[in-house]
Amino acid sequence: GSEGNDSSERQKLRLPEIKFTRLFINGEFVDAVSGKTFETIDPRTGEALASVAEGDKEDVDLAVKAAREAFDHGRWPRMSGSERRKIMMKFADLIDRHVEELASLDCADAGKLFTHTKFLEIPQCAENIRYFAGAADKIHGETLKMSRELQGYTLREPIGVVGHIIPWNFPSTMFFFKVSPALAAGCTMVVKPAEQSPLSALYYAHLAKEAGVPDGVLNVITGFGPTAGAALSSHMDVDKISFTGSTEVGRLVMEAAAKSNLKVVSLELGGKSPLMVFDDADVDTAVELAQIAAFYNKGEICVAGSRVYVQEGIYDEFVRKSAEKAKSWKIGDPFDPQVNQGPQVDKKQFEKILSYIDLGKREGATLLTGGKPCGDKGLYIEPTIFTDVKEEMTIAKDEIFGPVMSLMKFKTIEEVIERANQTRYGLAAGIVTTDLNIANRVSRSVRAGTIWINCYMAFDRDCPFGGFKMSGFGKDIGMAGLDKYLLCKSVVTPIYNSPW
Ligand code: TXE
Repeated sequence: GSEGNDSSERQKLRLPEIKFTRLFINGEFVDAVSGKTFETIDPRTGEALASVAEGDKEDVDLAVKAAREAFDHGRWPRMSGSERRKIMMKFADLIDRHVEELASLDCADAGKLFTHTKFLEIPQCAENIRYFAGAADKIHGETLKMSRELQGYTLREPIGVVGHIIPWNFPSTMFFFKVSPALAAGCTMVVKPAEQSPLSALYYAHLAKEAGVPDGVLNVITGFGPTAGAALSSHMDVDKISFTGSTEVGRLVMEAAAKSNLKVVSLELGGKSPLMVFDDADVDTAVELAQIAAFYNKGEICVAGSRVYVQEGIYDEFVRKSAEKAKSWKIGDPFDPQVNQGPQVDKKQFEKILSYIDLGKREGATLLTGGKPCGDKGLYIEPTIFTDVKEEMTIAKDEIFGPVMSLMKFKTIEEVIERANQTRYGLAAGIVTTDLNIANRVSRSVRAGTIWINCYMAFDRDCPFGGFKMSGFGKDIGMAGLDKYLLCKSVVTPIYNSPW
């Protein structure tokens, strides 16, 4: 019967069983007040994967109310750091136990590579929780010297109710970049995952409850940006918004914060990161690094090394080898372990990327390889490399967020520093050289939040991550990532009991 066919089709596509599709408020899964739902799409087929509750302002109000109550009167901010640590460690263990299921949710929802997600990304999320769990009982202020007969010290207190608005390109990593430090700090929170990839966040909410995170501490509202997201960023009872997404929406979030209660904002926005390859580099290694930098996660990554500058001595060889290598890049179902690249997340991104490729051709860049969609269904795009790209071309300036590399030639170190900085963004940069002097000089001269020397996308939870310039401000992860969920309070008392 048709049911049999359905289930074998599901198996062929390795569609995960979807257990959680409703909003998570105050420890319970509930429907949206409006009763509305929306479909999340499987980008491999363009078909609906699940119907998910569509949260809006009323739901955000309920979630913030629960978080406010949990912060103002609940146990979480008041319990000892070591108690919070125990619960967070349990949360991490539960993630490890469900890694297969969680990875399939992200892969079917966002077209991500299954092997990477299962063996790397999600285990790293569990480690991220453990890292911040370890910090939960080490949050303390300073004793101050003071200039008069006063005794002074500082306390570091949780910032309060936090709204986390996250994107779809790394649904799990983004969730924990924000949730882990906020939990360790003793905050309570509402997470608004992206409408393209809402499923794993709901699963994490369930696991958090199972681990013992008290009701109201972690709420998840699935829904759209202009409705649920905007309600969160303009809410009078939210003390901080931590946002990752586009520069345009980052601006809206800041505006909403300014117009409501002046909540604290941190923004991690887009980028147009340069990778600079110097003459002394090993060309094969550099070509491989450049392709990972530009094409990893189908180019849907904020730190994508989308501008590749190659010094003139090795430029021709670099171009030739890049074209060969890009052709061997395997595109297809991200559940297939042989595949390097899955589908773009949704139709909007797919079309945005194709229109940039078209613009690149029209503005006079040379298409070296790729440039077309592939496969008869699904949102697949060939890894694409342009040469003869000029700084003033749109493809050299805008974030494309797809597998598109601009290859450019340079002569001197001064020139490449100048060109690398010629961008409104400042998220990351890469340097490939064996010359220590070049590496040191360039890393100090390029205005970007992270510099990778002879590596790229080498993330580590101990390494603060965040942008300069229009890539935003505020750091995720590292101890700096914990700081942004804490407020510093000064306490002063006279030493000799004299009246002041
Ligand atoms: O981002 P949005 P989109 C860049 C990338 C991409 C482009 C557009 O260039 O092509 O942005 O992607 C929520 N108030 N990045 O449209 O809209 C939204 O629901 C409050 C870079 O998907 O910024 C989602 O949860 N929230 C980036 C989140 O914002 C709003 C990752 C991000 O979506 C809102 C993603 C509003 N008015 C895209 N409107 C990175 N830095 O890694 C939307 N949202």
